[in-house]
Amino acid sequence: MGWLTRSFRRRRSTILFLVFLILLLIGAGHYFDILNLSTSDIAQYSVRYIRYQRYKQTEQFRVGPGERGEAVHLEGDEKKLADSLIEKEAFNRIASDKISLERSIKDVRDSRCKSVNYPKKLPTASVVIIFHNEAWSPLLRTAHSVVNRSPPEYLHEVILLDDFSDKDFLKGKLEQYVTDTWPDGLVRIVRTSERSGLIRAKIAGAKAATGDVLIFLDSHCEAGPGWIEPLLNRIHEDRTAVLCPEIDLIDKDTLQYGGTGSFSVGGFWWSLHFSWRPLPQREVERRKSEIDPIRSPTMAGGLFAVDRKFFFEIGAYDPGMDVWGGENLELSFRVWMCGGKLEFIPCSRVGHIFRASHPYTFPGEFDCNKDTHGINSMRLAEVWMDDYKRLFYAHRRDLLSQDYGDVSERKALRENLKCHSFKWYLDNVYPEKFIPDENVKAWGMVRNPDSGICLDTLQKDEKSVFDMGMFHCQNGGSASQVMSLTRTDDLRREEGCLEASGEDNSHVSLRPCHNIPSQKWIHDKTKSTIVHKSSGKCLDTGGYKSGETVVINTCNDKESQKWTMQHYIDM
Ligand code: LR7
Ligand code: MN
Repeated sequence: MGWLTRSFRRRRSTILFLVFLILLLIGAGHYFDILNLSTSDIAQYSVRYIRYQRYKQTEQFRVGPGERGEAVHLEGDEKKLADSLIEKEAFNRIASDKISLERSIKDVRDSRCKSVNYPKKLPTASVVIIFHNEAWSPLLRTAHSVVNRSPPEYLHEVILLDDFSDKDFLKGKLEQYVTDTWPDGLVRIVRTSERSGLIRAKIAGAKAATGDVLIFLDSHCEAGPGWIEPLLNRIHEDRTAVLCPEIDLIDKDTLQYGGTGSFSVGGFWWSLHFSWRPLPQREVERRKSEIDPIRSPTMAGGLFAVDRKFFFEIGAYDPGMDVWGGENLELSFRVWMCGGKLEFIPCSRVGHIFRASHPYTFPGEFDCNKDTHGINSMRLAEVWMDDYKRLFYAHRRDLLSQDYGDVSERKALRENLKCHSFKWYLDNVYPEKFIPDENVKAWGMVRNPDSGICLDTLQKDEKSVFDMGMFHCQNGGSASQVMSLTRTDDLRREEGCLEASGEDNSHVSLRPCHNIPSQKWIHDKTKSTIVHKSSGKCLDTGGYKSGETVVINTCNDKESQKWTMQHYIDM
């Protein structure tokens, strides 16, 4: 019995020793695999790491104009100079030039973001900053903010993608600055050989990149503390997620860094312009915490992270799109329709200077009057929107005769990827999007037959509240005269609903739809009246003057209170 126990013990210790040895080897292998570095790499990494740590520890003690993201106010000659340049540069360059390229900003994140623990091993990022004739200080502040606020183990490279700028300082001087500041090649410049426009420039940047994840930024941004980890972590969890940081506002006049704080999601107008929308209730309910990713139907376009291989699998961008515009909605629709998802990441914050205009030329725009955004949007509508493109063209009848080029390759892409229909997108991703001619009682022009006058927005900005006008009916069709009478008795446009107070001779305003009594209307088809439900008063031209606003009055059966709708669907 005794020898048996002894030999077992001996064998047990041998086994234990072998297990220990194996674990040690696995551990070491793993360790070196993670780092996967040569000695010179280790030296380089430690330089980057020391630099990163030093910035992090000293950031809050920095002093100077604009530090902590504060506003810079100019006086005297400086102010005069700034004012004289603002037209051309579309932002206050003089204020920007006074601020350190490595300025500190406020940490505007939700405090819960700071205690999230991300896995140590995350995919690496290639940050692609595209620019055409960008001013010096915003461009380099973007690059510095990325380097200073990204842990070196995750930052594979920063690519400054110059889209054929012709300013001198963006040539030799920029090259010198970049090699002097980042001699290890962490930041590098790639240049296009002709003016490509931002869409093709982004494709070029993506092709030059070799990190796991692409992060695109405009050339006038500031990345916030801890901005990169939540992006990389979410892509690590799900490679089909395309992610936007929350975009903070950097004031174009004072360069003040302002946290936006309240979260919105992206939408679109049927005219194919991007819009911000309040967070839908179903997202509030779906998410467990306020710092969880927010699903968004669309993105603004400039600032986002995507798995590099996934970006090319789903078709990168449409290289047939020029200069600016349209690519943001095209990518948004495509991501959702072809198996990906689009999310905003509350813990990742990046500031952006919102400029009043474009400080660069649009080739072709002046000589042949080319509407670049319009034609890019046509390409998107033709490929991705199926029959819903009718709603885009309803707004842009002027484009119908325009040549949008060849989209056969993009159609083939959609075919190969077996993407969902646009109806699927509307039903599943953006169910709150109002479709003016579906599931309504009636739609089209609201006409007063006697005068030939129709309800008309008179080209007012529909993002604001205004009184509804009237104008000669445009029988060829004009988007400003399209109204829908919904099944819930709203008389509405894409975003706003007609609302009245109830006084005689009072105006009718277009306001955000709230499903409230003062926004309900009953159309009697036989009597041709439109009655304001809560007051019982009738919609009235108030004297047939085109270009004026419509009113409500006590019903009197007169011709000025008769209305017909252009298309009756279900009443
Ligand atoms: O020909 C050009 N080549 C370029 O490289 C024209 C521009 N560019 C560069 C330019 O220097 C800049 O870095 O492209 C970038 C974007 O141009 P901006 O800053 O003039 O555009 P924007 O901020 O007004 O426009 C938004 O919509 C565009 C539509 O095509 C792009 O998607 C932009 O990236 C996008 N910007 C954002 O989404 C930033 C956040 C805005 C919000 C909210
Ligand atoms: Mn921009």
